[in-house]
Amino acid sequence: MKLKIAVQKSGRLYEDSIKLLKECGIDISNGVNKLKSEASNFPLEVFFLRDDDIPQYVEDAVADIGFVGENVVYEKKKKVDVVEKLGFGKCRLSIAVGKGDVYTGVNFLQGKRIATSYPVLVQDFLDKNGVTADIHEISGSVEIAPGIGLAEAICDLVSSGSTLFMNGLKETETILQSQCVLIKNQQLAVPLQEILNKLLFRIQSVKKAKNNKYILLNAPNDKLDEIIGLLPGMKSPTVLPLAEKGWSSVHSVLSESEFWHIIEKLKEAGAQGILVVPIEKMII
Ligand code: PRT
Ligand code: ZN
Repeated sequence: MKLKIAVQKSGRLYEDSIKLLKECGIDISNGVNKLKSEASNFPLEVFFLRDDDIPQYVEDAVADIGFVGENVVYEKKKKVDVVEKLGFGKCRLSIAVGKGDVYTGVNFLQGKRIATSYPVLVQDFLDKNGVTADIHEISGSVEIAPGIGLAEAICDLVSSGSTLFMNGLKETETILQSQCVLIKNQQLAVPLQEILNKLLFRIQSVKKAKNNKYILLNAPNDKLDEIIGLLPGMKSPTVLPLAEKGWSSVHSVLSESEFWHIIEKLKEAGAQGILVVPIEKMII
């Protein structure tokens, strides 16, 4: 039995999706037939599809699971479960208006025309805020709509903000924070769920490893307690004596978020020769 996964055929999520599977130790031959492929060392069949179609295929069990942006999942409102955030494809769905407009709040949108490719999410947002506006659904180049007189506001995905800036627009409301997620069919058969659990275990190990660094340092023995106190570690740090008397080598794991803060404190406490090494997989 094989688990069928849908990934984007080409576009912003394609490379990171394939990379994540590779980091999970899954080899996929990128053959000539780019509609379908099989992993050589894991019970996985890969379908390459347009991102917009992935929720439907997963709901219909044509694919058992899929990698797709939360923006697409919530816009399509298909019956699928979001199982895991994957940490790439990050963006936000935002309302933007003309740079020169005086935006005082959501009421600005009352009675206005909003161009978007996300009519469902925009309507939810307007309803929640008690605002009535005219939604114009367009499938691409939403940012040019105000310039050509089609709308007074837009709602589109933003990452760096440069598209808005270059089109004389400013971001005023974020209606959704999005990233690529793993979705699954709601009636997955037990053997398929078991394969998915194995895949999830690998994905979580890769994600944890990315968020952590392995650190090695030398510490004078009289400072060891203080230095060890600064290190969280998985259980407790490893301490090994150095050939030089009175010194030890300390090994531990630090999370990315507290990394710089702790490194500074370690130096202040007398740590020397600090080495920081990436971790490939982390299994707790
Ligand atoms: O062909 P297919 O339908 O599969 O692809 P697509 O053209 O619909 O999607 P694609 O490849 O553009 O995006 C796939 C997914 O990537 C989206 O559904 C999001 O989940 C995610 N993503 C992340 C983004 C962005 N960042 C992003 N910046 N999708 C689109 N954009 C666009 C945005 O629409 C705007 O035009 O980039 C522009 C804004 O970028 P900045 O950096 O100028 O702010
Ligand atoms: Zn698309």
